This record gives sequence, C-alpha cells and structure tokens, in this order.
Amino acid sequence: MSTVDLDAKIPNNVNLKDDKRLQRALESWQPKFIEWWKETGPTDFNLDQIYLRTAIGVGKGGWAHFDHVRMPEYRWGIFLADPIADRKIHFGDQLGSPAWNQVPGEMRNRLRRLIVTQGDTEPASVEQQRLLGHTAPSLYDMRSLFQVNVEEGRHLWAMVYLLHTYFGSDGRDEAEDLLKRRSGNADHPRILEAFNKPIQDWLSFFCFTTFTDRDGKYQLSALAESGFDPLARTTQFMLTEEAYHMQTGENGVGRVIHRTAQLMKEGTDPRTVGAIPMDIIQKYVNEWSTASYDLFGGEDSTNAAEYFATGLKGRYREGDGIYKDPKALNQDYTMPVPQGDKLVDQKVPLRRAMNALLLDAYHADCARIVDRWNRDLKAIGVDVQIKLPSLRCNRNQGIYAGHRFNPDGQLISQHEWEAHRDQWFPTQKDREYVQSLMKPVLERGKIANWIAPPHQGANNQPFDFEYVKFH
Ligand code: BYC
Ligand code: FE
Ligand code: FE
Repeated sequence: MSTVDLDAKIPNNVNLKDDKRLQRALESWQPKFIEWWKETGPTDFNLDQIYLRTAIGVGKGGWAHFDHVRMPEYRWGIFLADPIADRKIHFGDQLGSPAWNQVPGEMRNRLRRLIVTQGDTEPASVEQQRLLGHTAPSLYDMRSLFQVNVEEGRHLWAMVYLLHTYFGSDGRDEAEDLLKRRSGNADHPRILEAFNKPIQDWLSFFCFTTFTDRDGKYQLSALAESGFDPLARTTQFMLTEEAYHMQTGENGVGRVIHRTAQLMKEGTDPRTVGAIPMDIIQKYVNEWSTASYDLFGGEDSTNAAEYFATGLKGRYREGDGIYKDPKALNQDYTMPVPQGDKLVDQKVPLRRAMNALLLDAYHADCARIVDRWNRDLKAIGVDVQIKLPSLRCNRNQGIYAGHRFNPDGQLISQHEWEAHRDQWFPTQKDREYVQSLMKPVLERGKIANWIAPPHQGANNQPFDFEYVKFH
C-alpha cells in the first residue's frame, strides 16, 4: 500500500517527497496550471464556494471528501491505484513478462504520444465548457458541471505526473504544451477533433458527458490494461471519477427527455413553454455520438495493432480473461467497407481491428443508455423513441470517412445527405432555439423549465441544498 500525503503542496500517494527533483518540477508546473485554470477554466465563478468532491486516496469506499471549496483552491492530487505485486503483461507479444515500471526505450515515443493524446482531452473539455456556469439550469447542475471540470483538471495532473516522471525533458516540454494548446484555436488546437467543438448550451454538455466522456471510459479502460504499470494504475483510478461524469450526461439528457415527454403527454407543444422538442434532442444525440465515434481512430489501424502487440494498450476488460487468445493472432475481424456504391465485407487481422473492437464495446454501452431513456419514454406513454446512429454515420476518421451514410447506416449519395442533413443534425436555427432557453436559475431548489429535476441530489443532499455559495 502506498501512503497518502494530503498535506503536501501537491496531494499524492506516490511518495513525491522522496523525489525532490520530481517534486520541484511538478511544483513549478503547478502555478502554470492554476494560471491556465483561471485564464481558460470556468469564467467568473472562481470566488464562489462549490460543494465539490475531492479525491483523497484510492481505498475502496472512502476515496473522496465533499466540502464547499473555491475552485482555484481545489486540491488537485496525484493518485495511482495500488500496485499489484509481480504484475505480468497479460496480452500481446510480451505475454507473461513482468509489467514495466520504466518505459522501455523502443516504446518511448509511442507511449508518450498516447499519454499526451489522453492528457490533451482533459483540459480541452474544461475549455469547451467554460461558459456554461452562466446558464446553469439549477445550482445542482452548476455543481455537477464544476465537479466534472475540476476532475478533468485532475486527470490532466495524472498525465502530467507520468510525463514528468518517466519522460525527462521531453515530458516536461509536453506538459507545458498541454497548457498551451486551446480548444477550437485555429493555430494551436487540441489534438482530437471532438475536443475542438464548441459546447455552448447544456444539452450539448449533457450529450458530451454521455458520449464523449464515455469514450474516456473506454480509452482509459484500454490503457488500464497497459504493460506500463504506472499508466495502468493511473488510468484505473481516473475511471473511478469518470463514472460520475457519464452519470451527469445520462441523467442530464434523460431529464431533458423526461421533461419534453411529460409535456407531449399532456398535449403541450414543448416549444410553447420553452422546452426542447424531441427531434432537436435526437439531433444533438446524433451530433455528439458520431463525433465521439471518431475518437476511436481508424477501424483498421496499424497504430492500434502496434499498441496491442507491444503491450501498451489492451482490449476492453482484457484482464478479466474474456478473450480466448490473449495474443489475438490468427483471427480476423470482418468489417463492411464501402466500395463504389456498396458495402463489402472485408477481413482484417484482429490486431489491426483493435480500435473497431473497442468502438463496438462502446457502441453497445451507448445503446444501453439510449434504451434506458426509451424505457422512460414508454413509461410516460409517448410514442417516440431516441435512436442511436450507426457507427458509419457522419464520420471523419476511419474507413467510413469521406462517404455518406444515413443514421441507419445505409450508404447514400452526397445529394441525399444534403437533402436530409437538417433533419438529422442540428441546424443553426435549432442551436439558436436551444441557446434561447439557456437562462440561469440560481435560486435554491428551483430549476429551468426545459429539464426535469434529478431523482437524487449530490452526495445524498436534497435537491434544494446550497450547492453553490455565491461570494
Ligand atoms: N481526431 O491509426 P489511427 C477523454 C489521428 S476521451 C483527430 O486511425 P490510432 C475525455 C491519429 O492520432 C479519451 N485525429 O488511430 C472525455 C493518427 O495520427 P498520426 C481520450 C485523429 O492512432 C471527455 C491518425 O489519425 N483518450 O478522456 O490507433 C472529457 C491515424 O490514426 C482522430 C485517448 O484518445 C480524431 N478523432 O488511435 C475529458 C487515448 N482519431 O499518428 C476527457 C489515447 C485518430 O497519423 N489515444 N486521429 O499523426 C489513443 O489511444 C489513440 O491515439 C486514438 C487514435 C484512439 C485517439
Ligand atoms: Fe477525464
Ligand atoms: Fe470525464
């Protein structure tokens, strides 16, 4: 068991005080992080006290502490899951060899790229969401937003710890650059596409936390299998926090759907009372789910094959022994590939299909979420369902990029795409309508008209709890 040092300048369970060089390096990055937070994090709420959860250790049960804190004073810490003695690499070419506690030289660049890509998404999401506090539909929701934001900040810390500890001066440079790129900036954009899209309204935020944070769950899970033990342990603990982000999304979209369905049931047109029509909700679901599919990279990827072969990135739940062959050799994955105006099944060696495999697991998970929304729609008694778009629709990465598919996954012409696009994806008008509803509701126990209240408050507090104490 590692000891937890909560009083240190940087709370940690990695014995930071025993490595003065590293401690100094991280302590000199710390003020730059705070500066970044103040400059590009949530605007205007840094003096208010938010009822936040702070990670204070990795033990089951008592790993977090709730209190009212000012966000810039949040105790961002470095926490790795406890090590497993004699851990072995459990997949790929090096099956059975001891997991690494240092980076093998030949893997240095690849591993650094994975860590930087992961790290880059965390501050990006905070930047994307920076204005949402101003239009929170309730104090409860404002707290949720800021909870997600500070934890994404901690996830950045997690990756920066790895860069500083294991990648020398290159790693320190990368850690600096993580604070320099900006979501949506034309000259210094964030690395992955979905993290450069604006999030200007709460329906987008809830769709993002449902679908994009869920990519986080799957990518982190794949990295939690890694043969590079510090990465595995770091990402494993990040997943603990991630669950809340996805819950915020699922419940958030669910509450918007619930509100609209109630109005439909009583025969009220949602637009007349400032709620969000179901077809707009569907379009937002289409937008953020498909943007998130792209985050898995190409379905047929030699990068992915190398990550797997070298033991850097495993399959989802690889360690649970659910796959027959931990080397994934002599097997194919069949994927329908566009050829002319047809889809033709093509066999790809399984290792090259690792991104596709992870995407499949993700898609099945998303389908379960959509099912839950649909069960609620049924229970309310309205004749409408949300549909999760096909993995082929609206893609900019992978084998379907450059082709047009409808949300059902049928190959269509560019002409047909353009004719239907506005039925499938948000139009400027849709966005303006949703934006017009975004008025803050900051009174305790009150909530905006376009969303139902949550079933439960945060940390077992009631909905009308003072989640934010304004200064
Ligand atoms: N946008 O072989 P390919 C989270 C690039 S979310 C732009 O197809 P590969 C979070 C790719 O980099 C989880 N570029 O893909 C959620 C490559 O570039 P190079 C984040 C893209 O390499 C919410 C080229 O295309 N974590 O934590 O197997 C809030 C061909 O690559 C995109 C990770 O992503 C794209 N969408 O896989 C906060 C895990 N997709 O080499 C946080 C770390 C691909 O030609 N990253 N490209 O220059 C990885 O595992 C992999 O890099 C990827 C791509 C899965 C992203
Ligand atoms: Fe994260
Ligand atoms: Fe997250």
